[in-house]
Amino acid sequence: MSSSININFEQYLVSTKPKGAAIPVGLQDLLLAVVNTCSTLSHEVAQGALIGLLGSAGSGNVQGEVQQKLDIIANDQLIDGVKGCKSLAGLASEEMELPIAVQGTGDYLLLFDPLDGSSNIDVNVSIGTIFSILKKQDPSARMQTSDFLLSGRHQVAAGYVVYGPQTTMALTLGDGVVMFTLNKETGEFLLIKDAVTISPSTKEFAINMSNMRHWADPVRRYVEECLAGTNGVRDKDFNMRWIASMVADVHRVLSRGGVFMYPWDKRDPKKAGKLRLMYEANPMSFLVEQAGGASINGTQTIMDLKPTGLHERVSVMLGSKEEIDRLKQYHS
Ligand code: P6P
Repeated sequence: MSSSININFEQYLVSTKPKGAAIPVGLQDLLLAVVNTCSTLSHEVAQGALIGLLGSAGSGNVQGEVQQKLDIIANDQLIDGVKGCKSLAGLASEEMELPIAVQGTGDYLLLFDPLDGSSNIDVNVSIGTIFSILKKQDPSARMQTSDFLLSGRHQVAAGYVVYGPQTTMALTLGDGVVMFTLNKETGEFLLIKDAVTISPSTKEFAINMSNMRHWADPVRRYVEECLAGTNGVRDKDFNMRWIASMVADVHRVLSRGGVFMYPWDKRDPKKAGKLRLMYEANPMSFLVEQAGGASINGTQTIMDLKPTGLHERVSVMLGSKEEIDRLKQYHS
């Protein structure tokens, strides 16, 4: 499926035919509402201190994390932005313990991390919005929390908007990955790439090295071999990156290949990982798999995992397929 570069997001939605079928109007409407809200968020994130939006909100979220002012603003604006969508049964957010019924009934369920990487807001490092859209199993029944507990395979759309030097969106509708960049003069997202692919091999890995002593052995082995470079079994030197903003790190992997890892570690053995399955790992895994990469928790494919809780966490290793296959082999 190819579309002409530089068309805007609305033109893309009405013209593209993922797997040969037009996008349902209700899904087009929902995607437009999310993306238009992100266009506004891009402006607010860029203003930051100038409009008093930096710093802590003085509250905590369900994750037990300190909320930044922009976390709450982004959450509220996304809720406000989609509340008129007729096909949206309900939504769930990292910032709220329970989902919200929008129409109550309807074809779709929306999940999002409204502002991922928000610990970077005050130091002017790229952050972003991550979203995932599930097809509701019974559109006529009133939404309940259990409706959201579907594996990543049930996603009909997923994407992120990274607020960086450019504001760029990556999106998959299950038939490849496309990217758009925001024209800040017109407020339009314009298509810049219509067939994003991740190279199967790479020389770049991303992980928070300060946790090294806490990792499981397979992860430690993999990273030590990368560090050994041409002096070790990999016989090639690796580069390392860690932006500590998943959206920015995954955008780099989608843009030039690489491996991103936030694995389980023994600091809190009962916690499967730091990142959340439903609105961080699943949407990112959908994008990465659709771009020819892979995404696992060490032993299993993340998108096959059956969720047991809206905010459950998961160990994440995603990116260039040959590297993820190697990590899976080390975990077996
Ligand atoms: P650490 C941001 O808070 C986040 O959830 C992800 O975006 C990011 O990859 C990770 O946490 C960074 O965690 O422990 O390196 O600060």
